[in-house]
Amino acid sequence: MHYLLSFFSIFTLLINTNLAAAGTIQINFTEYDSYSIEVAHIDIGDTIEWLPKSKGHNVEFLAGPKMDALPAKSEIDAFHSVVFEVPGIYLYQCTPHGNMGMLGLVVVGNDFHNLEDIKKTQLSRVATSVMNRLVKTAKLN
Ligand SMILES: [Cu+2]
Repeated sequence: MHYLLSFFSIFTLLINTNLAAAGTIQINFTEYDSYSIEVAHIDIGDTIEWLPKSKGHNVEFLAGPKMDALPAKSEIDAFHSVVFEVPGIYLYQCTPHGNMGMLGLVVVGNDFHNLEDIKKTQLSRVATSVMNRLVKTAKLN
């Protein structure tokens, strides 16, 4: 009986550890044509959920560690959820407001190996300026 209890204790511990390991971050669209979190640092396997708290925005990935397999683009005003399994940096924009600098960065697993590819993304002058600021912020964390 004692062994059986120990087995179940360890089993329960493992399950709880697993649940704690996979996190979820929520990012809102704001009324100021921006994302509430512009630079998100997450672990491999974590989820980001974008909530349409303000009208007229979406999520469109421009660059990532696997350029031929970027996460899906969302509809305007739609809830969006992405699980990030591949480490590296991801750059996304709001399709209508990307030129104005409505951008976001996701850093998965603290991995910056594709930073130079991200920096080569063709953007408007304003958006390039915003991206450079976000990259600086990302490196500080
Ligand atoms: Cu927008």
